[in-house]
Amino acid sequence: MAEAVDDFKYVDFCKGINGLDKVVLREVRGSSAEVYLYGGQVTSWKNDHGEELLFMSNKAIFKPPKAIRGGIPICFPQFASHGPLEQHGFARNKFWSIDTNPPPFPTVSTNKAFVDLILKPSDEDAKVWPHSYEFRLRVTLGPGGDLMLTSRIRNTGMDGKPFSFTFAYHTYFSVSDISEVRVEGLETLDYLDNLKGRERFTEQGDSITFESEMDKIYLSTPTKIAILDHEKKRTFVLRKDGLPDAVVWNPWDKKAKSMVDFGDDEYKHMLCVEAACVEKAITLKPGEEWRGRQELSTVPSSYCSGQLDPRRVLEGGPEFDS
Ligand code: TA6
Repeated sequence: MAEAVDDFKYVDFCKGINGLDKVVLREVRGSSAEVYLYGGQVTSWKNDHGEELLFMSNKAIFKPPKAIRGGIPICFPQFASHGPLEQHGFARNKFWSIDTNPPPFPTVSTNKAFVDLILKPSDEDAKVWPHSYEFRLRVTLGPGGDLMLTSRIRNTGMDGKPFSFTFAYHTYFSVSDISEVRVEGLETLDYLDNLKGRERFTEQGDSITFESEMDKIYLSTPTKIAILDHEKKRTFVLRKDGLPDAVVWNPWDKKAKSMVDFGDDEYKHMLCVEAACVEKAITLKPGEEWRGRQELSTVPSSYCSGQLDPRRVLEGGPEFDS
């Protein structure tokens, strides 16, 4: 089924792997994105040249209840094992629906390539997480190929009870060679090291590079983070609102071998940088709504050639103001 807008198919509802429902978003200049209703998960984001920007494991399992290994899984209502629920909560292994009647957004947008999804509690969920909520997710592909995810979570309870949750956009970026990648914007920040019992440390002053397993939760970060892929001469710019923390994860070789849905060498070509809210859970009283937004874009770069100074990305040059 296709929704034609000036004859260009910006939004296409179709079947994906194992017949799972998916939505394909396209923009006239050639960029595209794919979203599966299973997990409300973005599984592909391509630039105007058709190059894939997100990592998806060759061993990813597109079969409930397994979470899909790659793209942008959504961790809700619990990040990782920060609570009594299953790892990363249940939103990533639930079927979402198309939201046919989303409440208006505060700002009017001219974007055409977008889809609204909604997740509501099932009786099954209520057994493990007895709260009434509506989780609305808008996925938008901008004319320039930027990818925006906006989550709106509302406490719809009539019982006067508040609820709390933690959250992450567990984004898997595709990189050429992890040992050549640097992350800018998290220097000198405090972080919880998940490999050291979540002990708190302070990051050193330089950009972050990778030579072994990393699983860190950076606290109260700036709203912009840059991921520089030297070999691909590409910088990913991650902007976030309502998500104070950022998780940086690479399983490296040993952990890679322990994951059934992940190739032994695939750690060399992925990096997770996750806009998150982990340290301080979000609490919503009945009727209250929380909004968490992430915007991903890429800029051509080669730090060495001086074309791009990551400081300018993070401190904002004219071309980076949102
Ligand atoms: O976000 C980092 C992390 O919490 C790591 O600890 C690692 O477990 C990763 O998520 C993947 O989790 P998953 O449940 O998808 O295997």
